[in-house]
Amino acid sequence: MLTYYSDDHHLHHGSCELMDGQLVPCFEKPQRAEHVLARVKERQLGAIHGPSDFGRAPLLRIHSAAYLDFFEGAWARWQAEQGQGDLLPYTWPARTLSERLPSSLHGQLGYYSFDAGAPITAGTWQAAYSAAQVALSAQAAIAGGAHSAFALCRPPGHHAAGELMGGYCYLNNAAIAAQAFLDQGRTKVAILDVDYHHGNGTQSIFYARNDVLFTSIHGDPVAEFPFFLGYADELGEGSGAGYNLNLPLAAGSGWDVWGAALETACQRIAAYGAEVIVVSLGVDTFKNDPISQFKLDSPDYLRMGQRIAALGLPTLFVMEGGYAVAEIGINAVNVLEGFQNA
Ligand code: SP5
Ligand code: ZN
Repeated sequence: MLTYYSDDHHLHHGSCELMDGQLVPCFEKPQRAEHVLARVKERQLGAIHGPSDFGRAPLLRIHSAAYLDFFEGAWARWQAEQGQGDLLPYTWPARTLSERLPSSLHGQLGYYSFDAGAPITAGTWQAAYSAAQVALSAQAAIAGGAHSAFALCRPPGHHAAGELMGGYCYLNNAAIAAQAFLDQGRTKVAILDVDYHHGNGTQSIFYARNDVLFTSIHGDPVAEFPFFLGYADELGEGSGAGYNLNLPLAAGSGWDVWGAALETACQRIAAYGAEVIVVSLGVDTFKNDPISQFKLDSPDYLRMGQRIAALGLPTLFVMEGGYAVAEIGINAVNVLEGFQNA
């Protein structure tokens, strides 16, 4: 399996995030991608390629120009204000407030975000832009005939919506790749989001559409981030009604429960008649993940890859979360090897 990767992810390195009332070092850190890359090499998964540059056009299919312009320019504005440290939002247009776009940097930052979990640093735009190009490059490999490809994206993307950053995400790499398949002539794309957290950004992007089926297995939002989306009764709307499948699971779920949910999701994808699958591959479902509550073990990721392979469809794997850094490479590459060896 080909892997696509850019060193530019190192340009994004947030300092800290809020957890349980404390500022702690960011869980989403460069070593994550380094460990996955090292494991791809160690297991000789296949060739590793740098990304091509497809420009802004495919990003604009998912994100608005105003959002991209804001994101690209935010760090320079922060420097012009003599800002110290990472750029982090602190006020959001929550219920009872208006959805006006203020003129100030922090007003606009609140407008374009949904939490304080997506710090902007000097290189965040470049890192996120390159991650999207990594996803597009892997997508192009599949469009060109490869049966599978791995986009080793960092920062991740599935929490990012059309005009929102949050949850360590800025540009929705999986959504950008899914849209590229459609723009190149495919008519039915399925997204399988196996990250521990609900992919609220991806869901919102495709919620009213039937050309992308969104399926997600995740920690029940009644008790887990992102809290405000990911419930089982969110089925899609308009022509997208019936094309959104959420499978929220209780804290403590292991492979028995998780694997059954994967079976449900895969049967839905097969019934849909998907031509291609985009897997939002988070491995924060691991038993030792520091911020998550599922109990998958490393061999379970081989089974995950095997079941996905049984769909028999061209499959693009896009890296999302996973914060047990020592094991992230083993677990992510196990999915790819389970797929490849099936
Ligand atoms: C891409 C991705 O996996 N993003 C996840 C963002 C999660 N951000 C919120 C983390 C909150 C962790 N709280 C853990 C509480 C343990 N006491
Ligand atoms: Zn996650």
